Amino acid sequence: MERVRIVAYSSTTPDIRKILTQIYFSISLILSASGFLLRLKRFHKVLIIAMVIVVAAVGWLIWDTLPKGASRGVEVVADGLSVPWALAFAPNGDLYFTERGGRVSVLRGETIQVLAELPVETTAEGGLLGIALSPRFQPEPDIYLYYTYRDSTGLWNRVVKTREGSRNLAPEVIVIDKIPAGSIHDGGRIKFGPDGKLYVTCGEGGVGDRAQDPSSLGGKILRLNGDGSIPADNPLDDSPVWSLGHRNPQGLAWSESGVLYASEHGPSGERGAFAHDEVNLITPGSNYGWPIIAGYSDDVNYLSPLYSTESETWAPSGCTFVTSDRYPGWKGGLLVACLRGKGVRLIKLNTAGDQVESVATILTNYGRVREVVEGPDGYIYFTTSNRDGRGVPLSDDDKILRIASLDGIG
Ligand SMILES: [Ca+2]
Repeated sequence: MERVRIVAYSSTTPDIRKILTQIYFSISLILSASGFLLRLKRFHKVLIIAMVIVVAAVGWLIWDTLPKGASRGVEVVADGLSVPWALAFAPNGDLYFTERGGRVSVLRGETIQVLAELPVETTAEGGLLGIALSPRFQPEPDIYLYYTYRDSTGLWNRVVKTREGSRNLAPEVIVIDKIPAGSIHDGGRIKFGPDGKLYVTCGEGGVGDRAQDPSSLGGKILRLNGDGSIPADNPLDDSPVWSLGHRNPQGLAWSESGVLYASEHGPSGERGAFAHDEVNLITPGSNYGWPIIAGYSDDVNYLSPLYSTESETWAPSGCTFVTSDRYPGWKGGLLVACLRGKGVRLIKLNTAGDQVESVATILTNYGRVREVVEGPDGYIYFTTSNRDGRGVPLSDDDKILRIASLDGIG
């Protein structure tokens, strides 16, 4: 199940293709002018004009598929993918990733190896979603996956633990099961925190009231031990619930001081409300308000978001803090991948990490962006999500990309 892809091709490639296309157009124009200048018979003139139209149309199609305005500092790591949903780096730089249709793969050097095609249930937002590696991956190479499935009782999400085998993933061990699923709002981000615990973002599956029900796993952020048992210091006795009142959280990131932040999709018509996407500072046992409030609120029973997009829709997904020194001015910033908001938002916080000081929009030339992570090499990697049914894919979408430098990035 090994396949070789073109990886890490030069970021100047689109420029060369652009020049070739411009030459193509120039030849078309010269041919066109010649056709009128030369005193040819009407039949020949018509033939030449028809040819020019065909040549121009083909040229336009080529032009249209180019990654227009691709930033010079951004390199393609892998392309031809379908909705790469989550990325997880091993300490040695191997990049494990999921595609929503069920494929688990690893990129080693310049080769992608498909590890498994899981029989997940793909819905509008469900399928194979999150991936995380054990914090002790080298002695214990456990791979955690979050996916949607259907059984006789309905549609569910679960987290499983598995290992890479010689030709496939080893049999799964269930870590947590029966997370309510829906065709929409399936959460799906899983990450180990600096405390070694596994955090899981669960959407409410389209049923808002689940988010306020402490006995439901829907609309929650969960915290578990790696074996699925419940940590003794969770806020609710014998419950994996770490925080509640979430609609569809899809991003988790910890600051260098160990504080957890989560991104969350706001309403798309519920109670007449739209937008109001959120970045929340997560504290254990807190209630973030959905479906009673969306965005900022004075209600003391619920925690207001650290940042609400108000009338703007980001549809935020993966997020990560920049800890490396590779990007001048970015260190300590929170990067948030945005789907509908096509691009990445760079959020700078105050020193205490409890107020937003600035928000900048970057990487707007790639369409929908699903995931953003920092690799062990200190580079930022991000993925497009243009084949998820809500985008306009280029012929080589979807992609995993790397910010090699800030050249051309606003
Ligand atoms: Ca909220």
